[in-house]
Amino acid sequence: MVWGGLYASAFERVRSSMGNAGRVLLAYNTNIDAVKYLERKDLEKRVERAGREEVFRYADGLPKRIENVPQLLGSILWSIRRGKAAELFVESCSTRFYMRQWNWDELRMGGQVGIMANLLGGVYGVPVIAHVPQLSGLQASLFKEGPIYVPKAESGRLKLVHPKEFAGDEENCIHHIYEFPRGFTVFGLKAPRENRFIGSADDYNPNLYIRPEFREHFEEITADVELAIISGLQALTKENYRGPLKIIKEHIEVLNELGIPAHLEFAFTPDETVRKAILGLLGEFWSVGLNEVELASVMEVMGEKGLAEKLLSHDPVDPIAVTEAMLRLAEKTGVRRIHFHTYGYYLALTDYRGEFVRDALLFSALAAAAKAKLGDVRSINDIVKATDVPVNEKAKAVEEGLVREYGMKDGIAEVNSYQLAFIPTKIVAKPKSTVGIGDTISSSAFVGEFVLR
Ligand code: 8BR
Ligand code: 8BR
Ligand code: GLC
Repeated sequence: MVWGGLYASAFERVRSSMGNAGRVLLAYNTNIDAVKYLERKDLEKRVERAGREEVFRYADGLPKRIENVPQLLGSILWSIRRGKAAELFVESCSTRFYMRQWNWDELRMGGQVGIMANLLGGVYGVPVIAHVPQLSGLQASLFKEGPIYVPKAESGRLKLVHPKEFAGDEENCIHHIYEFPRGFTVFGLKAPRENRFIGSADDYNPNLYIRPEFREHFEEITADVELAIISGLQALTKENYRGPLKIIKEHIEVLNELGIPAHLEFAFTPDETVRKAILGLLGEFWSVGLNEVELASVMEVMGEKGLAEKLLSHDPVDPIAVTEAMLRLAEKTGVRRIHFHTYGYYLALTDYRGEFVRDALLFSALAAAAKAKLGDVRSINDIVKATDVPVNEKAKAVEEGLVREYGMKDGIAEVNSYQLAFIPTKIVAKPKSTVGIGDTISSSAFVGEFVLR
């Protein structure tokens, strides 16, 4: 199989069709990412100052939320030691102040909605309507130019305006992102891979605050929409999830009545009650996107403990176990498309058939490589440049496994009554940053698939 040729033709086809995309609704989480690239000396000094012993207590187990500086520093160490992502709500004002004083290297658009809005609207030129819980001047300045809109209610009437024209003087929702490269070492702890810890100094997104414009005018907002991508449910807790989930359910019912396919971007959801509730809603969605940790966490609440363990025990993740898990999920919920992504390859299980599903995955892998390389994708040309990034070697064994098990050909197989599409991805050796790659992959593939139809 020559993936190079498939990559090139998929890219051309998606690029030339992007202009046909209709409006995409993006809800609900948008924030400001203040990115700090960690430095060993600085971090060690801070840990000593906060009390090494106290800090190291949290390096062994994450707290539920961050209430003081030792918890913040310990959680950062937790992430580094495991090379794992984590995100926690920062409650205390003094810790928020500490993070602000610590400063950042870069301010970037954050949240699934914000990142997807800039990519779809700002780079691909696809018109999007975004839910931005708080539109401060700073938040607005992070939106790219292009067909990106937010609803604005003026004397009871709704207008769609670019976020910069919204002229809102609302709060800043800042997420402090602490990034570290593979091999980053503090106090002898060495990061097995690049990743980040996120501390959210934000009272809106973690609680899934939904703006009055969206609560009161949702039908009007969706009138000319063709696709929807929903995200931001991950930080809810068993104490606060009921209210927002009720509104979301109503919103999805509206989308379904209008025949608008909706994708759920499933981010890691630590609270099991919330995860179960999301699982219960999944059948209302056309599509869902997740990685190996998220799929395993869903298997766990479905009572599939064996499968969950299998998903986390191999590197790269065993594609047969992934396919099994996707089949269970599809059969249990009725969701029509499951897009799985992991380091090295993607799979899509769909209850419909066609090469366009695979081609959209290929396009999204190029976008992901560009995002990993540059931190921000500025133009379609950045994506063209990612063509040079080599295809991941480890994916060969994955592909062979799928060929043996399902007779896969050119990345496509028939499994039960579903189509399975596979692609090996391009991996950037030294990524600039890891935040938002998953969002880039999922939105590019979902929208890409619909423009290819
Ligand atoms: P990668 O992004 O490294 O593939 O994995 C996702 C990770 O989500 C999981 O391994 C888990 O560590 C992490 N995670 C996140 Br995000 N938030 C978390 C939290 N609040 N508690 C525990 N794990 C979390
Ligand atoms: P999540 O944060 O949702 O896990 O998404 C991250 C995805 O980004 C991974 O599944 C992987 O496919 C991709 N990715 C990562 Br992480 N590092 C990458 C790299 N260096 N080059 C290309 N893709 C990468
Ligand atoms: C989560 C974080 C946000 C980040 C995004 C990237 O939504 O809260 O800060 O930008 O993930 O995927």
